[in-house]
Amino acid sequence: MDLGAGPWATFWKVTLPGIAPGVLAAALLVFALSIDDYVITSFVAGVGSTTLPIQIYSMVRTGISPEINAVSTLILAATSLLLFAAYRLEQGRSARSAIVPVMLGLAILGAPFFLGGRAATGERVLNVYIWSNYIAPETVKKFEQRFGVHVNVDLYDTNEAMLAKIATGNVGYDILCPSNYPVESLRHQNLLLPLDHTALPHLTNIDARFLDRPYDPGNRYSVPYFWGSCGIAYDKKRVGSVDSWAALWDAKWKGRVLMLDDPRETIGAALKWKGMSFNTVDPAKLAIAQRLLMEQKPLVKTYNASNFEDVLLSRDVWLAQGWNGQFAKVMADDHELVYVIPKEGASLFVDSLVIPASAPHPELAHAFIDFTLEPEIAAEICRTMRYSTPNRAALPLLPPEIRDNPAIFPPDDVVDRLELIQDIGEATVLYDRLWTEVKTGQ
Ligand code: N2P
Repeated sequence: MDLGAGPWATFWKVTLPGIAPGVLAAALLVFALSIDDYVITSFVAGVGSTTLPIQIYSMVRTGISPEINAVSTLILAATSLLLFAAYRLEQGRSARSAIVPVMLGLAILGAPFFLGGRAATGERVLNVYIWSNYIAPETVKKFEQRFGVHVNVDLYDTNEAMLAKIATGNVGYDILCPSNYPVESLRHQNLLLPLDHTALPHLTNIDARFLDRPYDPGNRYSVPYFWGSCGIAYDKKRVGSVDSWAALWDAKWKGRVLMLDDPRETIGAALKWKGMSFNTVDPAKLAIAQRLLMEQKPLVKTYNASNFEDVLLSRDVWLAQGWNGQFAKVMADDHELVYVIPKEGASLFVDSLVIPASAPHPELAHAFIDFTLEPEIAAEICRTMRYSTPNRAALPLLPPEIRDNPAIFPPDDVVDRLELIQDIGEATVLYDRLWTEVKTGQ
């Protein structure tokens, strides 16, 4: 500048060359960290900013498409080119000899960004945050085609993970699918939009048993989507016959047991086994449940709430606690597997679609909810996901192997043994703490 250059010329000729190695190193680090990270990204990513790891993780649960093989090939090719360039530089060759492979490598990595099928700007979008294994991509596509919109689907595996993300102020979702007990807590925090029932003409298809429940009187905020139970599935050839939660604590099955990674379900199972309620807030009873879960730890191969059915199917475990629909799905192909509601009882859930108060597209969200209430669509959702539909009009459209499957639609005497998990208010923190201690303690 003291030789007469303006601020821009100084920046380009002096400052930038000086800091270039730092900028490049930072860019590479950020790239490497983000392509390697799932957990942090899943919590902080805004709606629709789906990084590759997030995309791959959700594909694992919704069906792997050949695109993912193509992506892996591209990453491998780009990495090889960059390694080749690094090798040349290390050999003391001129930087120029590395330019072609570096450019080629970066072009490959950048291509999806420029060519990718992102939603055209101006296209209407709907952002859905829903349980994994709750909606098939085909069904979403039908909605996109009918309404000429783009739907972003993000997935979660526990109510707690969903609530944590919502609590970070991560707004932007138009649809959530909480279980009954978080509906209650979201409602009390004024985080839900009252539904416009005139925009939901198909609501009448829902079985009256699932309407107007205490967690949402008059269904002002929520529309039932799936219901079901959490029991035990096991390999009858290897394990014999199971009728009690005690089986998951039997030392015979050391290293062959899977438990859900979910505080209410695991603590609840221990409580229920000993004749207590899923909804107890009594610290003494909860301490008993925690001690049982601690004792069980050496038997547990893994805590998993996402693809627990696959872990059982591959026989990495022989007994698994889990939700009925995903078990019913693998049982269709594997006749050695049995699903049982233990004699002591088990939990019942009703998961509903709701619209957050801050939803950017409430009208489209209503259209989506009503779409899922149409008999054919509700039947398709049940057929593909195998969780139980509360939609009465969908039942006649289901094939007999689903409609008559006791793992999906249990007989009344079994339903009578199920207990609805409820909002326990402040004690939620206690459950979370006890569960964290189980997972991290010795
Ligand atoms: C879906 C699990 C069922 C939800 N992955 C239980 N509320």
